[in-house]
Amino acid sequence: MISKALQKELIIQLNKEFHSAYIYLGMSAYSSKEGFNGAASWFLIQYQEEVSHGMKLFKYLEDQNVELSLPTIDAVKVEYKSLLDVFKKSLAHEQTMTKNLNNLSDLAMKDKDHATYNLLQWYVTEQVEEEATVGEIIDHIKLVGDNGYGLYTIDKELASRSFVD
Ligand code: OFO
Repeated sequence: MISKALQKELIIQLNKEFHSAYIYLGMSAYSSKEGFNGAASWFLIQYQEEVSHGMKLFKYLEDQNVELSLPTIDAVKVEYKSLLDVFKKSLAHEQTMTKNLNNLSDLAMKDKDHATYNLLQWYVTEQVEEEATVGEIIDHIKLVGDNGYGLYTIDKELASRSFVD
């Protein structure tokens, strides 16, 4: 049985996963508007991944008989300065998510809730991969700077991403 305090925090995290999805949907819309169709597709896949993260947690909470409430998902502003800016904001967002997940893991450990701790480790591992991937994209964008052909090439590479759950 998950402690009441941890249940509350996990429901907040569930909301954050869907909010993340919403953020990435906005990033996709921005990229598409700017003509970066590869980045738009990349962020759309990221949106799908975040939905799947939310659903994984939803399923777990159901399995653990947690009485679910579904709070409002915050609005998202679709305002970015450049392709570099949008990926930098993506990294900053993931770093915040990592902090949340680490805090949740601390709570689960404190409660000696091994099942929840185990589930959270899946998310923690996923964060390492996400931060590394976005960090690499940022490095590539920085390398090409404002060079149109360079950005075009990066956008083409981003288009090759496919959804892996
Ligand atoms: Fe960005 O990954 Fe969900 O948790």
